[in-house]
Amino acid sequence: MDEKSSSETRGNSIRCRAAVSRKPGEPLVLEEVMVAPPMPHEVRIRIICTSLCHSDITFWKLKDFPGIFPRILGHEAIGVVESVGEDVDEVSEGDTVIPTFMPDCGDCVDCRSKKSNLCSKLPFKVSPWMPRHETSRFTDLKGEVLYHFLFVSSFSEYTVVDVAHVTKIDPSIAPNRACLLSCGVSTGVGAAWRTADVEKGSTVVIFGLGSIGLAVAEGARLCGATKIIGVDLNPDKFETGKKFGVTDFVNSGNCGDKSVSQVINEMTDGGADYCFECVGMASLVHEAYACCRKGWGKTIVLGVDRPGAKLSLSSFEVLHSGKSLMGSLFGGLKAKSDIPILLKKYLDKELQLDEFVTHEVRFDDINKAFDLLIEGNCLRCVIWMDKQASS
Ligand code: CXF
Repeated sequence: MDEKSSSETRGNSIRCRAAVSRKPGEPLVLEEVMVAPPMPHEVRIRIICTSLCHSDITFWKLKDFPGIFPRILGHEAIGVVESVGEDVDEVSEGDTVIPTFMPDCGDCVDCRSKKSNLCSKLPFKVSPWMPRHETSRFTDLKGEVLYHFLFVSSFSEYTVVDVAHVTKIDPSIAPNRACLLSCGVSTGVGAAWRTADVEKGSTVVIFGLGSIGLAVAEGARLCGATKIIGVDLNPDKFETGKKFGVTDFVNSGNCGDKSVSQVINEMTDGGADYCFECVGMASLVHEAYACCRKGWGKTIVLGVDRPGAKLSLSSFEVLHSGKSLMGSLFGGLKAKSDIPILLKKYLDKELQLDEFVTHEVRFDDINKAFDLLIEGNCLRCVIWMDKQASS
């Protein structure tokens, strides 16, 4: 539907357009859907723009649970609050907000600790529902339930998100930049900044130079790392990587009879300070662990492998090496306090966001965004809900 004032819509279901994923791997269907009003602790948002992330594609293709259909995908976005449910006082109608798949209730022991972003009031899980009430706010015009995705479901003109999953931001920031902080760029930058706490002068290795890996490079560069080694099978990624601070490149398909970790151990004289796995392959986590430095090296896992994939490390090696292995969901960021810090860094021209946006399309062309990301020459494709877009 067209943008209407909240007084016309508040408390009622909204009929609007959404791109519905009806069958695994098949083009999304642009159709009219009904979006119910927000329940207590929920916020209904008019999406301004959204972008496509690899996790959308992963779940779009999944034939079995946690793949589930029909579903409204999308979890990297920015929007304006249309109305709020009961017990919401943190945001109000008209506020510009960034929804995130990770909650930040601010209240539980984990949210109150500096050491974690893993909220225990609304623990993150891959669920097809709203997090608090475990129901859907979406139906199609035949009354069939449409499932949610990662608590955001931004491929819809309107969506409903729990208030723990929204961060209020300065409305003057360009939406096609700010939306990147809803998932991908925050995850990569945060992994270097918050999870690893990369120090000045350190050596960093990044396995996989897709957008998450490049965002790790950007974060490591901001933290003052001096050697940032990118590992990828595609040599073109080195040129792209340079824009985000990558200083050295290892082509993992071209290491002769050496393993990548052997090559890196030689390059770094005994291992890197920080290794980031951004592909989602257990074998690469082993490689990363094998080339972080004994005593203080940290290996950080960001990649999403297939469900059930296992790591196997020698207990003897873990004991003797003194290395750490860490996971990083949403880069260890606490959305409500860290997203505004990153936006300020962007406005102060420290953090690069523009360089991540390689394509922009209209909502009608959302399936083109899928093709572009799959083809591999796209970092981020911004999808505008109600505006003509270029490139
Ligand atoms: C992922 C992280 C692992 C679960 C699904 C979402 N992050 C964002 O794309």
